[in-house]
Amino acid sequence: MRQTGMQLACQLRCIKTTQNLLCSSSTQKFSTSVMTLFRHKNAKRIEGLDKNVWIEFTKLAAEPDVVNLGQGFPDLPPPPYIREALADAAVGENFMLNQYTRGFGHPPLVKALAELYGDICGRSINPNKEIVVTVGGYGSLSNSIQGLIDEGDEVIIIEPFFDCFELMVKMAGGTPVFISLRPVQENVEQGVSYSGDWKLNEEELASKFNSRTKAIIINTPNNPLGKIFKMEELKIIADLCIKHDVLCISDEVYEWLVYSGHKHIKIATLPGMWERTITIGSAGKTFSVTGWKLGWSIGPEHLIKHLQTVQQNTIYTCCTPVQEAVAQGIRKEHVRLKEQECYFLSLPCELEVKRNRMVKFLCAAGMRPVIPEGGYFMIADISALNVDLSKMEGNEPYDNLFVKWMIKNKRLAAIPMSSFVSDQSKSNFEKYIRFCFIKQDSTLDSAEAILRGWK
Ligand code: IK2
Repeated sequence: MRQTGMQLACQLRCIKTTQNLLCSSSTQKFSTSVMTLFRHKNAKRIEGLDKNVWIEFTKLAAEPDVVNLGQGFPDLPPPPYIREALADAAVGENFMLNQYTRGFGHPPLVKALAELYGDICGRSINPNKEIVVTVGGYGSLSNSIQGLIDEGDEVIIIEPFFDCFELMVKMAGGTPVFISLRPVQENVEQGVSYSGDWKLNEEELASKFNSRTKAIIINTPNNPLGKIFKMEELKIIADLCIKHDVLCISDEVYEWLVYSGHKHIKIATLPGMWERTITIGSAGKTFSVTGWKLGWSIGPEHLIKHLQTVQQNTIYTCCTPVQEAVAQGIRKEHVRLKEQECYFLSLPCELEVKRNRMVKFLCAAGMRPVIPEGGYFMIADISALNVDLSKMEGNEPYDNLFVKWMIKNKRLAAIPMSSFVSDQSKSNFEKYIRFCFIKQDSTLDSAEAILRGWK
């Protein structure tokens, strides 16, 4: 059939329109997917922060036959009265304890904290203006760093450190500046050393402070090392903070876990430090209830008000019944602070026995533990074991591979020490791994059996 010129022209127009349509729809599809990719991309502030030691190693340690001395949580029962207080708060007569409470902290809790820490610090603490109750010690760290650290600010972090210090500073746009604690002497003959032997070099520390330094984060007793900073060490840090007008974020979540012959000192109590220090505590660590996720920050009003601003614009408030129970716990322990039954004193006594036991069985396995002065972790040098990991896959520090090997082959979990240092320092710390000893005797029995059968 022959086509007229008109029909031909019409067909041509049709083809063109279809082409255009096709073309524009694929362009649209393409640009939609580019836009989707762009829109669904992570915010810059979390770039590169997706890897997390707790997620990785907690998963590996979760198999039922693995003896878990990894993540820091007790498998001991908490004091019975505090669990009863929580049950009462939830199901007792005052059903309003199941509703929202004051955003910056449940009134009975901030009052109890102000009274306890007022006595400890020898000053009056305003419960409403100088305290904020948070989602765990983590929440306090996060509020402090988000509320006080700006893009470009430098924050000094002492290695080894609780891993989130670095990540939170980076998330706020700050620059972490690291300085390492190093063992200055070691009791090599007996196969052990002490966390107190790990010290900062004073000149090196001074060199880290400059006009961009906004804050230093300290952690005493330290996780993972168990070091308790002595008065002379705190004085050096305090003098530098005052000289350079630098803030101090003092993570003291293990403040009550102090072993014989040692003393926990709050840097906020040193002259000139209250006005520049945020002190962080944790109910999870204090009462062995890590799942409750409740903590607090204490400091001067002019700093705490910024943490409160972060809180009101992020989580707003913490769980009311948990705060009520912790308030009762703080009040109860405060009145018996000097008595043997005080949980703040009885728990470290119980843990010191476990610590000493762990030292023995780690040594028996050929590891060299560093005896902690506080906290509930112990690091151990594994280099003498000479485990050949050359067949293990993964371009990872030796300690990472070692822990993975130990979980797989010995069914014992720990945490690699290089998780607690900066990238530059990993090679200096990869001969250590960290064990947690706030565990029932039966858990320690199982760990001991594995370790004694090691050789
Ligand atoms: N600050 C430090 C120094 C901590 O160790 C922790 C909890 N870490 O426990 C996990 C581990 O190391 O195995 C926190 C803050 C956080 O405290 P919270 O659990 O109250 O948020």
